[in-house]
Amino acid sequence: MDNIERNQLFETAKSFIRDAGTAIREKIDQPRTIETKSNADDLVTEMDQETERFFAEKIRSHFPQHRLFGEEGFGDEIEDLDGTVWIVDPIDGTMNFVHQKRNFAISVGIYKDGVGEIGLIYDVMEDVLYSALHGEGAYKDGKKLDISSYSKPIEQSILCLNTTWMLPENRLVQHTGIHDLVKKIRSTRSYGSAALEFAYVAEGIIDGYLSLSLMPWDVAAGVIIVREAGGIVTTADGEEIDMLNRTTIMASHSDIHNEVVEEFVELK
Ligand code: 2AM
Ligand code: CA
Repeated sequence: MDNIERNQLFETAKSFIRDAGTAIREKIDQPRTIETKSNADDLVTEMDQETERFFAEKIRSHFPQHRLFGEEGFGDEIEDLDGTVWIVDPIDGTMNFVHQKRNFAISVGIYKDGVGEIGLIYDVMEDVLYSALHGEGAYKDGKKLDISSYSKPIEQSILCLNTTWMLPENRLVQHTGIHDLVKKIRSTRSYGSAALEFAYVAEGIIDGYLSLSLMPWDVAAGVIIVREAGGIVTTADGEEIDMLNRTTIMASHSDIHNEVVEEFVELK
């Protein structure tokens, strides 16, 4: 992909995500059809499906050679990242969408032969777009993001962490130093949208985001945006992320990344 081609793709993807967001905002107060997927708390609505179908149609008509890896199944069967693949979560934070009508995002990561080229996270109700082009930095709307200069000891850090990871029956918790970590840091937050949690790390308003189970569409854009903002993203135990399968995540600025990862490596 040459630079002109990549910039055109960037602009087109931004127009798709803004149009999709506008459609959601216009329908935010309509009655919802809410169904469940893997469990009673794993929600999906007609709006998740409609939005992914919108991306599928747009991608197929504008870029017939590209493939779509989407959460709701309107894309392609993806077993590799050859060529150009759009990894899309039409609504990240569906529970927030249903219960709060805010705090959800559309997440679009575009990968070329496995390399993250474009990351877009659109906070729909706030009308704020986080974006990144590989090698050219990350932005919150027009403002360049740079967390490389953030310096803070772990004791003063706020970490995004879903409290369910702290439940005693959680086997991953039993085998990691997560309790010690939570005692050490300043505080935790949980926003309920992985994409927004990545965006907040890139913005520097949260020091790190730790998750023990996310899918590729939850992380595809966030990985690119946090890295382009100068942060580090790996699995919780410090390995490279597999963008085709369920993964753990540790995203943060460089000061605390090692310390958090060590809690998981030591006890692996
Ligand atoms: P979703 O809203 O697109 O389902 C909530 O903490 C975060 O975890 C959201 O980003 C949510 O994405 C994601 N999530 C919800 N259920 C999940 C599951 N079963 N596996 C992985 N991620 C999940
Ligand atoms: Ca989703």
